[in-house]
Amino acid sequence: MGLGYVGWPLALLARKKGYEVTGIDISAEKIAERAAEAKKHRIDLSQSFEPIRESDVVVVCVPTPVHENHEPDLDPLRAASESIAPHLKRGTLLLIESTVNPGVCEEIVLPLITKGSGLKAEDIYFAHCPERINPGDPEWHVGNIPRVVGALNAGSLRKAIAFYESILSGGVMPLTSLKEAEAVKMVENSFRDINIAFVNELAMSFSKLGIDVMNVIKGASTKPFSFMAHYPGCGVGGHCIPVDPYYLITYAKQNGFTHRFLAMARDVNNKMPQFTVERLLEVFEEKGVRPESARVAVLGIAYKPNIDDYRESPALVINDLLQKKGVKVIAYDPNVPHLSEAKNLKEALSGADAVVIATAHDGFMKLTPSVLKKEGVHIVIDGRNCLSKERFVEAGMTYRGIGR
Ligand code: SAJ
Repeated sequence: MGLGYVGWPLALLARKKGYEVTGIDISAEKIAERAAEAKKHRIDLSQSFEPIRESDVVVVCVPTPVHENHEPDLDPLRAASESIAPHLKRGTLLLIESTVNPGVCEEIVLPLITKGSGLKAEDIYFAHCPERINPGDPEWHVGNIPRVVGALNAGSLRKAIAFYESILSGGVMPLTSLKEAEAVKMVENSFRDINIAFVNELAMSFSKLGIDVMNVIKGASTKPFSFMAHYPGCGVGGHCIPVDPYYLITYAKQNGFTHRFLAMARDVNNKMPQFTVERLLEVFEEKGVRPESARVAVLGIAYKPNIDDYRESPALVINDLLQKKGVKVIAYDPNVPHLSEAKNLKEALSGADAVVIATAHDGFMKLTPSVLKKEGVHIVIDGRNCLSKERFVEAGMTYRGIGR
């Protein structure tokens, strides 16, 4: 249930492993998008939840975003639970893969399931196996990524482990409760967020100290143990890293604990678009360029390289901040044409006073000083520290990175 970037690869894998699979999604568009591949692999598609009546295993892979105010938005998961419940039969294995904070499976999903199905909790098997899909990753895919599982009780755990071991090759680690499994996902993504915040704070500090943070991180990375490099940038986007910590922050607060550290990391990362814009405004100040008469090409809309997903993308915040200063922004991302204001890189750069790199797409790596100079661009704000600072400085251009 849920045929997005998590559910669909799982459906294909289960089918490949010999299961009869029905893919359910509330979106006709999503169903249409999967139709050809579903036909090829003899997977039934359905907008109705009826097929659940015939199912032995039901896996829920629906989004768990946050609202504008960063509060968790469990509406999609609640709706899925309410739609599944009436069709659930005794003995079905119900698996939740959506990323949730500890407590959601037991305190929100399970009551909706028992209420809507007339079954008791012990009549079904119920477990949580947090998804670990990494979009665009060439090495790790749904079949080989190790997983963890927590369940309502021993019988559910056994069933869930048996199911996942029948389709996965990366190993399945049993945990002792639903909450532990929910907490694992929160921890692994919060770990990433706080480590990115750490290097982002270093970048802001080293900008004042005239130290190149990238060289320092490379230097620290020569330590063969107990250092793990993360990299500063113009912000943290996507539907995982900048979202998941808020689920834990909110739930802990409801239970009397304040995650100051997680909240601080979110604050640091949320400030990076502003820091990036300030780098540009400082240069404009030095060169007497008035923002309200400036034209700036912002390259990249997607939240990370070589994908087209722009959820929570820092580039959108950068564009908004620049426009608020009166700057004419030309946004360009070859992977996100419908939001690009230029048809190609040359058009985006033409006549721009400055270029801001917001996403390190491979296609932007060919940007050289001569390419920019030809279009009259002399200022480079490298929001992903992905270009060669030395080359642009040697060419007499103004280069500012994030912490370099
Ligand atoms: N980012 C930095 N500095 C870094 C790493 C990332 O600024 O050192 C930024 C990226 O530019 C991006 C955001 O953080 O805007 C998120 O990047 P990400 O590489 O974490 O990519 P995601 O959001 O696709 O994260 C997924 C997650 N996978 C799951 O939740 C199952 C995450 O757990 C993975 O660690 C991550 O992929 C990965 O390693 O690629």
